[in-house]
Amino acid sequence: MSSTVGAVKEAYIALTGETTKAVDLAKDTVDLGNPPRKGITTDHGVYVSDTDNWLKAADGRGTGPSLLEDQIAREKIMRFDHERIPERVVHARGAGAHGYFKVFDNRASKYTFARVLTDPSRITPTFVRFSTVQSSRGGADTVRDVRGFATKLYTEEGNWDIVGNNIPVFFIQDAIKFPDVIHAVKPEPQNEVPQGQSAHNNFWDFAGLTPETAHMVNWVMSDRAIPRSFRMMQGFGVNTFTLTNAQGKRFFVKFHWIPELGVHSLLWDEALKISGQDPDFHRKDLEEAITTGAYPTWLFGVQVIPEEKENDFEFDILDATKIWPENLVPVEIIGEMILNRTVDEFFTEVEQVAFCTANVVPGIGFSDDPLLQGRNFSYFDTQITRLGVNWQEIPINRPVCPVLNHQRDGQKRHKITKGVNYWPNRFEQTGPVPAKEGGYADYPQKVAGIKQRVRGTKFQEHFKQAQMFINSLSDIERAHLVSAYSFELSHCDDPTVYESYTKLLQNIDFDLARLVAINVGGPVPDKAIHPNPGHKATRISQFDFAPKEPMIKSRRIAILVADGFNLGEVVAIRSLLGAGMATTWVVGPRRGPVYPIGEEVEKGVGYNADHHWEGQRSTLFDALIIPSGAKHAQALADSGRCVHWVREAFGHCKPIGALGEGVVFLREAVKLPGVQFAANLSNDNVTTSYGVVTTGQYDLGSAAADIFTIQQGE
Ligand code: HDE
Repeated sequence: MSSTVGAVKEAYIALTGETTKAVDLAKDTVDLGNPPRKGITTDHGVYVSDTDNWLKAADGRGTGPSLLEDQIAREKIMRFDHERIPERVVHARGAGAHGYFKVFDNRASKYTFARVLTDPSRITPTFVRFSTVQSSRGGADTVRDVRGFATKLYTEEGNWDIVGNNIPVFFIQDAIKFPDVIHAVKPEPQNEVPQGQSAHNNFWDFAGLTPETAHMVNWVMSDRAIPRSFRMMQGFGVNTFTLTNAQGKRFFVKFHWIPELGVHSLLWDEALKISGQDPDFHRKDLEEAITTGAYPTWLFGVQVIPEEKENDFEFDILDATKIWPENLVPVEIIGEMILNRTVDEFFTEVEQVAFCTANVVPGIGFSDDPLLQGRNFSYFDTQITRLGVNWQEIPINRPVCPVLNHQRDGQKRHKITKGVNYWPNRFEQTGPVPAKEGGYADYPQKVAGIKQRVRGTKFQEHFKQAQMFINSLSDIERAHLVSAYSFELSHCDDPTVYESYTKLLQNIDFDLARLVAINVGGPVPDKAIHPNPGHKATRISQFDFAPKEPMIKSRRIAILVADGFNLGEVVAIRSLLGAGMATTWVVGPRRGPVYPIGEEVEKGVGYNADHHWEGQRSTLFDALIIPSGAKHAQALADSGRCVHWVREAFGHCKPIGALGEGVVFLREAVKLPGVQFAANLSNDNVTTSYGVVTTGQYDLGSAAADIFTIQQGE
């Protein structure tokens, strides 16, 4: 396909969201807005005229025993009884969206002949499922946990699944330990507690006794484990895969997704509150961004190590508890992924999508990473329990290229195949035969060894990268780490557990170990066991991922109002922020009309508030603006909820803007700690102990005015 055709196709996709996969799914989609036939039917297609009353042997009053012979009622109930399928044993709670992937040019051809990674004219339809790991399907989105980042690329050569996480390393090195780490982190067997948390005895018991977890546990205790949104997380393939180029040379590779919006997290206090206030915060956020046109976008990058350099590093490049520091092996950006379509139905798409690390396409292969080797077995196996052996036939899972082979039968087989089911056969001229070209070729890797249960020599070292992680964080991120460890270990009531973990921390960093031990009652060390030599790596701190230009795209900004607010300002603020693709939400004393200056309450036309002060708290927004209006400012000041609203937003370091009497409300009622307001609002910046107060002229059209904003340093 020429690049012009590619550009046209891309524009078409951007406009319609239709990719080859969307067209494929349409074959199995019924649009009830435009039904093929009017009238409800049974599952076998017969019209039903009454779906509300069970067939009864009714007496004169219209009551009597329900009859088992009512096949319509029986079908309805029995169908319902079997609606649930087993939830995923891990990553049960998730959200998904459709989009596409493309590479910018063919620069990756030096590493691979995979067309999906080298042909810039291709638009590869993609489905992504994000998830939490620990909780069941009914958990909450903002818990402290690893996030799954699983991507299915429907390439023309077959499906390629990158089943990754938002953290680049894993808890364990060998797949055989997976049931142990998951049993330890999941709710405890005797009481099914806790849900959506690793803050319990069993997890920390296991982690304390399994030092290979130390690096990953640091990541999970960092802000990475409480992302602001799925759209603001990195994705990592974690395991080491391989690429093979047209000349037959092989490279080790790690895959990276880097969010356009930067990497951002919630504060722990916000995360805790949102878990209760809106447990679906992240899935709603994903839907909101796509439906408002702020399509979530990630750059795609590869870290590549040529085969002959495999042993050049102090760590083993096949050890999934280690990163390849970006200062040693830079990420080469080769493409991007854009999510532009929400799902039509959660169950058939998000619940039934099934990934498998073994799903790769020619040009991409595996390594001897012992975690990956086990995963390649596990995913197919788990899908058989969840979805049945024909799971790859389900619409969301089936490839966009034809599938032909002699695999047959099994539960819920859909495809009807004419012809014999074995190879070789006498119908070679017509039936499918082993591909002469383009077939998946396993790399002819030389293998020789002694059969034994072992762990690689370099796999034995567990603390250097855990130290490097801590050293690479900013001060504020490190402080959050101390708080997170303290929260989690305080939830362990068995001293054997919290004492042993605080001791383990002494292997990583003296200050960390000491501060946590003081907080949780562990043994306070007087010297480090493994002195921290201070090694750092780049692009570990979230601050290293800030977009080049600050942007407010898809940020949720609340405008707090009461009756008597300045409507001109609100309209102007909304259009100004809307131009930057932020979403604005008017939060008022009631959902529905709120009356601006000049309109009599309940008699005017009013302006619609999207939410009620009680219904949506400041935690659900990224920033806050308070317009002017004397009566409105007084009403806000009289409301404890509103005062708390602003104080809480301030406590969560959110930018707060105010105009006119809105500033008076901030100064006199909210009384933000440490913020001193200049007498003259037009004064230049006033630095305070907690924040920076700025005034600026913003072009608000007719309402051109000084906006007064408070922005905390971090
Ligand atoms: Fe998974 N993992 N995993 N995992 N994993 C599953 O497969 C497994 C690992 C990851 O949205 C299961 O379909 C083993 C690392 C994601 O549907 C299961 C090992 C990484 C998802 C399974 C690992 C992941 C899963 C359960 C150790 C990051 C959700 C349901 C060797 C790179 C995919 C399912 C979705 C799901 C096994 C380790 C990511 C049981 C044995 C490392 C994102 O097959």
